[in-house]
Amino acid sequence: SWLGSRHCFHHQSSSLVEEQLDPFSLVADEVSLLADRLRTMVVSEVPELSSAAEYFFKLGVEGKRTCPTVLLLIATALNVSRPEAYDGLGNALTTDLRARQQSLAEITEMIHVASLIHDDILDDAETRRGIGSLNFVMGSKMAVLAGDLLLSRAFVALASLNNSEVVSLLATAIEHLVKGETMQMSTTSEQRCSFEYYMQKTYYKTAALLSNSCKAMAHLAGQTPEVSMLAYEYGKNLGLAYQLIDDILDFTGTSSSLGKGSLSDIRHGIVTAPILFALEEFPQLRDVLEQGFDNPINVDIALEYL
Ligand code: GRG
Repeated sequence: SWLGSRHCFHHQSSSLVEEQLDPFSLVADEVSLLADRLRTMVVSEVPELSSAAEYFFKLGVEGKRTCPTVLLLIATALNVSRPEAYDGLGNALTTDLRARQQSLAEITEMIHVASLIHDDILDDAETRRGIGSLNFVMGSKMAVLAGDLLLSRAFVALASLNNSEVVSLLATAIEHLVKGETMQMSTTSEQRCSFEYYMQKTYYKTAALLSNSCKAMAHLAGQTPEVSMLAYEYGKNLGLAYQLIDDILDFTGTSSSLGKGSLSDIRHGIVTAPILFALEEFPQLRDVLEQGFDNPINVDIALEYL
């Protein structure tokens, strides 16, 4: 709520009052246009491909839209104090700056959705965003191809931003998504039970796309390297916090509050920070972790690495 409150000094009453402002309302109109724009960006001459790629860009299955909302908000903040009339590559920062930032928010959402689609294939997941996953509904082959189309269209849109630094940031983010997913598949107990490994994996898997896109927003706004770095840190910390909370909820939430089975990480043999820390307090977790899963966890090693 601190994000949404402004402290104003009222001269008449000489008192500090708090005026509530919903920050999301600042970008709500732009976010509401997102799904329509994304559908037009994945049109293909091959109708099966279009309908697979636009599967998550329809009313009711658009997700929480955290990424584009945060990106448009940080872009708003960055534009207030942009120091130069030109970006680092000599492109004029004309009045189309906001349109370019909207495009970057769309691009980021396309990459995010591509990663969700491919993630569901890897995990054999049957549901996503409250409906059948794309692999479940259209088959894994179609889901692979739909993700590929999303990525390639994202890069067509990136190219038209005419800023090679921004292209490079988003390409790096994709590489990090792939690295995070690969790290999650590790089978050595030493890696899976180390907190540092968890944080590195979590950065790649969840925070890298947001942090690199926040930095790219700063580049589009022609911000200084110092401010770009702050935008990057903001995205990184928000992404890490998001995943930590998600992992705590997986551990503490009930199936009805989560909309999916709780303890799904343990079920899949994935060790998260909350599980590592809970091990010390609840020794009975040892049995749960050591038995009955495809990917059992060596608890002695977990405790050693804590
Ligand atoms: C194809 C780009 C690409 C990557 C391949 C599969 C893979 C490598 C990476 C998967 C990474 C992944 C699924 C990370 C989880 C990120 C995350 C925060 C998901 C949940 O986001 P929410 O809760 O979902 O914002 P909604 O549905 O609201 O958008």
